[in-house]
Amino acid sequence: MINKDAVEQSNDAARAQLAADYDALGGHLERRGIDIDAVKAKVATYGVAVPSWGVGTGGTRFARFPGPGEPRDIFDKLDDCGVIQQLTNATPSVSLHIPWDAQPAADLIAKAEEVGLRFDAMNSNTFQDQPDQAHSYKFGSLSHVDAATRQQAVDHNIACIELGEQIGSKALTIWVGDGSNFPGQTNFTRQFERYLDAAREVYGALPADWTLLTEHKMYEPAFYSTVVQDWGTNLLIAQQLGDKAKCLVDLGHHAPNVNIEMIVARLTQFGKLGGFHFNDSKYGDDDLDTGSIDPYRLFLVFNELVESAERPDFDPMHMLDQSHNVTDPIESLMTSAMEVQRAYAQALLVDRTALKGFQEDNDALMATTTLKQGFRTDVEPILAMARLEAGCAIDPIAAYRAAGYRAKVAAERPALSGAGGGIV
Ligand code: LRH
Ligand code: MN
Ligand code: MN
Repeated sequence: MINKDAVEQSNDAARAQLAADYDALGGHLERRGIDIDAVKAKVATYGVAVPSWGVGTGGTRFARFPGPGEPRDIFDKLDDCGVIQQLTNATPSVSLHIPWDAQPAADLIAKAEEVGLRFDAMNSNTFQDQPDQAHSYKFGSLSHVDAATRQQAVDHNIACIELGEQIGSKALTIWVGDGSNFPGQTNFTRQFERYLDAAREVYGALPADWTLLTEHKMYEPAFYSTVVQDWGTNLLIAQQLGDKAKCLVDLGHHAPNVNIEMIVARLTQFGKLGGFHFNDSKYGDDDLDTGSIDPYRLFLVFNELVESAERPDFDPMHMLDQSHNVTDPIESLMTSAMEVQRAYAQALLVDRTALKGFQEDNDALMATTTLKQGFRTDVEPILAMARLEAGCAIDPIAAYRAAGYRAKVAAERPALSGAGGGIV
């Protein structure tokens, strides 16, 4: 973990300035009828899960350029995730990917306790073949034409649930790469029937208090058709399976310009919004850092979430899902978690009574201006004060760099080869 003195020193350099900025923003918000401390209290309890796979340097199918001190296994990854939480207080849990992170439950629990984390949704993996696997997923997994291959994929998902139960997880996220590369290669309907049958078996193994999250993605690795390609298909799955099945929205998994916040509203309206994978994108499933390309879209998603916060049983899961190819993953994940918090804080500032009035008066200009007023407000002092009061860093990046964590772990963790591509 990070040396506490390094955090203190870094905070001492910024403390007085933060107090002044917080007071100034407090006065400004008071004139808008907003209590800054109430906003800060909500932000302070907000958390987004870190993906275990995010703390390793990512890559593309062309190359991977590893950074120093990369985590060797899930225990190193949990150390890195612990640092992110220690400095930001925005990431209290980790989402595991199986089999990448498969280890005895007792060891996972012990390490998570040591670094002050808990476990979020489990992610299964039937998009890659593992060395000891009987059947290949080259032509699909849950929707494969061969029953034994489908069964293998079902069994893997059930094993993920079983491990998750032991470590305190409450959800399984299924994303499959199943699809086709050529017109005519598969029969769309029969392939989806096979998927639904297999998914029903997984659903049947779900404990009573668990959620099954299915994640859609428009394309890749299949490039002509994908079985779970959009939120419409995903909603059909959730409706077919039952109450415990909900849809996961990964921000990068849509066609360019798709109105994601509206998808969020639709799924919410019908009780089927299960969770998010936050990231950002410019062209496709780019897995760029959350809020790095289009922070306004992220804000608009949070606007929907705040709008729906009072709905009964509305509690979607929040996770990051990113690939860090050119940055230190810890720095990217800290920044991204804070971007998510920022969007949340900005959405909390929207004057919803005024907005509703303008909507009902068909005053489009004032409605959109009212919404944007939240986005335009610099809420950084609120986020920083919430961190400081939780014993974390006013400026997590500065504290992290000053503490020399990366150099320290680089001395302990052998350098990895950059050969080959890979998604993580
Ligand atoms: C697929 C995806 C899915 C996987 C992760 C590694 O593109 O978003 O969530 O589990 O990436
Ligand atoms: Mn995802
Ligand atoms: Mn993805």
